[in-house]
Amino acid sequence: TPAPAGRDLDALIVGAGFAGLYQLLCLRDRLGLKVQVLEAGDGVGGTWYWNRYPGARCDSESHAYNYTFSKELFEEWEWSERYPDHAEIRRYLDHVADRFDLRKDIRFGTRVVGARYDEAANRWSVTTEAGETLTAQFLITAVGCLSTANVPKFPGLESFQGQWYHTGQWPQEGVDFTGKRVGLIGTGSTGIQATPVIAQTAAHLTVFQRTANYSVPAHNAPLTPEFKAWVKENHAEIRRIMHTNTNGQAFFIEDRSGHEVTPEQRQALYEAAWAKGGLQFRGVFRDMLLDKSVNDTAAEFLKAKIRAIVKDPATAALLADIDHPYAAKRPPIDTDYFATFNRDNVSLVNVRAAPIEAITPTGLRTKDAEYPLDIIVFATGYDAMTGPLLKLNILGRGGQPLAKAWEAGPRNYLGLQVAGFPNLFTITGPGSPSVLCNMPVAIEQHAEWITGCIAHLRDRGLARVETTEAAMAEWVAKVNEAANVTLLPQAHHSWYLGANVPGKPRVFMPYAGGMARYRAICDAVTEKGYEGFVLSD
Ligand code: NA7
Repeated sequence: TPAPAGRDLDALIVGAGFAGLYQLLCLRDRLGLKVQVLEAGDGVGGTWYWNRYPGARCDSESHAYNYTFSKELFEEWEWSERYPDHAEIRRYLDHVADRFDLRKDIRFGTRVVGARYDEAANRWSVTTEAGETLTAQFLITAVGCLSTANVPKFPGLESFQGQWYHTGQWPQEGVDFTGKRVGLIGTGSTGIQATPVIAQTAAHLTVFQRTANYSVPAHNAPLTPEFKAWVKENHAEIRRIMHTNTNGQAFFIEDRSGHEVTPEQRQALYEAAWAKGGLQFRGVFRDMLLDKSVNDTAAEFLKAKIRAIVKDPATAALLADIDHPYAAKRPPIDTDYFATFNRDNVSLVNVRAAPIEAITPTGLRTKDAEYPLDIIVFATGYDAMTGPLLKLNILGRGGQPLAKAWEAGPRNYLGLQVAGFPNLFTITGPGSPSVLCNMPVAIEQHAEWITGCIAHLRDRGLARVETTEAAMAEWVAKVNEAANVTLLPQAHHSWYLGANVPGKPRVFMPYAGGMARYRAICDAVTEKGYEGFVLSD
C-alpha cells in the first residue's frame, strides 16, 4: 500500500538503492517525517537493480559492502563470496527493505521526469512519467552516480537486425549468448567483468577496445566459515577502519612511500598484492596516486603481468598499451580477463586506431573492417554523476534549470546543495568523495548529514536551507585543489572528468581529498551552525 500522496509529505526521495532506502529510514524512523520514495524500477536496488550483465559484481569486498548503522543488521546478514554479485546485493537490499518495513513508503515503477521549486509555498513539486504531481518540503535525490547509460550515437544502430544491450539496462531474464557472434564495446570495469563470462558460451566474442586498461585479479571465492566468524567478531573494528580511512574500504592504505623500498622489495610487495588481489593493490604505497614515479612502477608491474598472461604478442601489446597512471581511472578488478584473450573464440580490435564508424544491419563497421555480429553489448559506461541529476529536469528558484546552473560543469557545496535550489539535497552528488570511496560508507554519511540538517531546522522552527554562491565557489576550488595534488586528472579518458560523453564539460567531478577529511569538513560545517548555508523560515 503506497503512502498517501499530496500536500502532507515532508520529503520526497528519488531512488530506492542504498541511498534512498537509508535516507527513508533516517527521516521516517528517526525524525518522524512523512516521506515518500519514488523509484523507477519495480524493486529496490538502484544501480544493482539494473546492472545484471554477466559477471556483474561489486569491487568492494562483501564485508565492507554493507550498511554500518545497525549492528544487528550486520550480524544477521551473511555474504557468501569475497565480492558480492548483483543478485546477492539485491537480496541484501530486499532484506533491508523488509527488515525495516521500508516498502510501504516506496512507490515502484514511478519515474520522476521533473521537479520544480515553488518559492511562495516553499515546496518542491515533482512530476512523474505517468503525469502525476507530488509535493514536499524537501527533495532528496538518491539517484546514484552511474545510473544514466551512455550509449554512443553510432549511425545505423536502429537498423541493426540482431539484439543490442547496454550493460546498465540489462534484461531481467538475462541474455543467452550460446552460439552467437557477440561484439562487446568498452573495456572499463564492466567490459572487463563481462568479457570472460560471455566468452564461455558465445560462438565468438570480439572486444572493441578504445582505451586499454589495467586490471588486477579479484580472486573471488566463497567465504570460509572462519572468515565469516572473524567478520562478525570484528564488526566494531571493521566499521572503525571504514569510517576513518580515506576510501571507506575495510583496509588501510599502507603508510609507506614507494621511495622507501628497494626495487626487490617493491617487486615482492607488488607480487604479494597481486596474489591477494582486488582494490588493495592500490594500497601498497601511500604515494601511488600522488607521485608519478611511484605510479610508474605499479604500471610497469601490471603491464608485465599482461604480457606474461596473454600468449599472442600483438594482442598482449594492445592490451598493455595503457596511457594513464594506474588507478587514475577507477581500477578494474577481474576474473580471468586477460587470460580470456588466449581463447580461440575471442579477439581484440583496436578502435582507437580504426574507430567504429557505424552499426550496420548485420554488425559493426570500423574505419577498416566489417564485423558480422548477432549481439552487441555496450559496456560503454555512464553519463556519470551529473547525468542522473540532470535527467530529473530540476527547476530551482525562479524556474532556473539545474542544467543551466551547471552548463560549465557541476557547481555545488559539499556535493550536497546548489545555490538557487533551496531544500534540495543531492546524495553522492558531484563534489562529494562518493565514487572514489566504498559507496555505502559515503552514502550513510550523506544521509545522516542531511538528516541532521533537517532536524536542526525543525528544532528551530525554520523551514528552508540553501547554500550560497560564495560557499559553492570555495568548494569548487577545494575540489579542484584536491584533484590537482593527485594523478587522477591525468587520465584524460576517465568518466571522473566526463570525458567518455561527447560534449560534456571536462571538469574533475569527485572530491579527491578522501572520505575521512570530507567527513571532518562536514562535521565542522555543522558545528559552526551550518556555515555556508542560509537557514530561514
Ligand atoms: P567506463 O569505465 O566509463 O568504461 C566505458 C568503456 O567504454 C571505456 O573503455 C570507453 O573507452 C568505452 N567507450 C565509450 N564510448 C565509446 C565509443 N564511442 N567507442 C568505443 N569505446 C567507447 O564504464 P564501466 O561501465 O566499465 O564502469 C563504470 C564504473 O562502474 C566503474 O568505474 C566502476 O566504478 C563501476 P574510453 O576510455 O572512453 O576511450
